[in-house]
Amino acid sequence: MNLILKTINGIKNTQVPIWLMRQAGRYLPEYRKIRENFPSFIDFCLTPEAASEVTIQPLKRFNLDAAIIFSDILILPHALGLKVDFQEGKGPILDKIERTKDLKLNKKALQKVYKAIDITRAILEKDFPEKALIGFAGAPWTVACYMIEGKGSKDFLDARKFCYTNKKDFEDIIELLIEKTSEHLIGQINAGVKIVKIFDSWAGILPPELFEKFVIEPTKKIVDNIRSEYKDIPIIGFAKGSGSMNLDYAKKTGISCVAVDHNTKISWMKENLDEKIILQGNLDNVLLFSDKNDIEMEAKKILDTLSDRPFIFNLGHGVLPGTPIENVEHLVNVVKNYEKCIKTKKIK
Ligand code: 1CP
Repeated sequence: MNLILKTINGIKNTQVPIWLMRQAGRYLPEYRKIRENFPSFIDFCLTPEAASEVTIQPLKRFNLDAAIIFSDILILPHALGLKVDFQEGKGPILDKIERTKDLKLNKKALQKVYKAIDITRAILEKDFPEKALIGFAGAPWTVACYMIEGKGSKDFLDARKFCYTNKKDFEDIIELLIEKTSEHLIGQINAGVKIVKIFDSWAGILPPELFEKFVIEPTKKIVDNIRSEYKDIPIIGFAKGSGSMNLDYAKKTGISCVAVDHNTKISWMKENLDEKIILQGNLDNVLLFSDKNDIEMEAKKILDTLSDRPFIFNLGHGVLPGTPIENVEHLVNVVKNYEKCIKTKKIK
């Protein structure tokens, strides 16, 4: 079994696995080269050979333990019939919705994602047998934010107003997204991913009661739906910006692993969370613009804190465009060379 799968299954070992959110992306010249061929980002994501190729790119450079399938959380709104357009420098622009009535799932679009997974799985088995493939989707709250707001935003004010003022329509949208997201994640598992991750990037803008209703409950339903077909599949949850609510999120949703952002103290998560729920995180992605010594020092603080329990190293958010490649490489090497042997004695 590969290192990340062992770890996420709670098996203690002497090495800490590492992968990075947005490990495939614009900071890599080989990514930018393929990206140039696709004026439309959605077309890029839905071209299985291209998606597979960029999924593998970071594994060719760095000693990472997993690949994450190249796709986007906004592929689901696209598959539901909304026009989704990524404009240079502006982020995504979508058709806005107010109800679920006209949404109909076009399974053909999602099958392109499954095809990309199938191709990637075959390449990994042959060339990188030790690496796991991760699938993902956006969580209902975060995807609803984009679908209602019609674009990216710092505060999703329109989506938040809508959730207070159009309660019934909003709940219908969330219910539909629970169902379709569950199907999409199960589709990815059928196609060969070994772990799935649910990205709730805007979870942190909700107050506690709504967080419970629109982050925790929908995530729990998705986890239950997946587990009714795949009892043992590891599920990572990422409720970005949720601070102290992260604990309830980790405990109540049934996820196997909680991805912690860099605004949350990971030592506090450790103190308050049973070892059965695996922690992942949480180096500040912006620190990768700093110098190697600082990166090493901060990475080691995290490793020292977490290395006596199963733990997956990652950033608190995705690798940013312009991140120096040599710093990413350095980080991966620091984690890979970290002498967990000191801690091995503690491992029973
Ligand atoms: O080439 C480009 O210009 C596009 C940049 C880009 C990339 C590389 C986008 C547009 N999406 C992606 C890929 C992507 N998106 C992955 C691939 C796998 C990997 O991590 O390597 C994943 C997991 C996502 C998930 C995603 N998309 C999230 C959740 C995670 C997060 O970053 O918080 C979100 C919020 C999106 C929406 C999105 N897609 C792209 C952009 C620019 C945005 C954000 C828009 C905004 O600011 O609101």
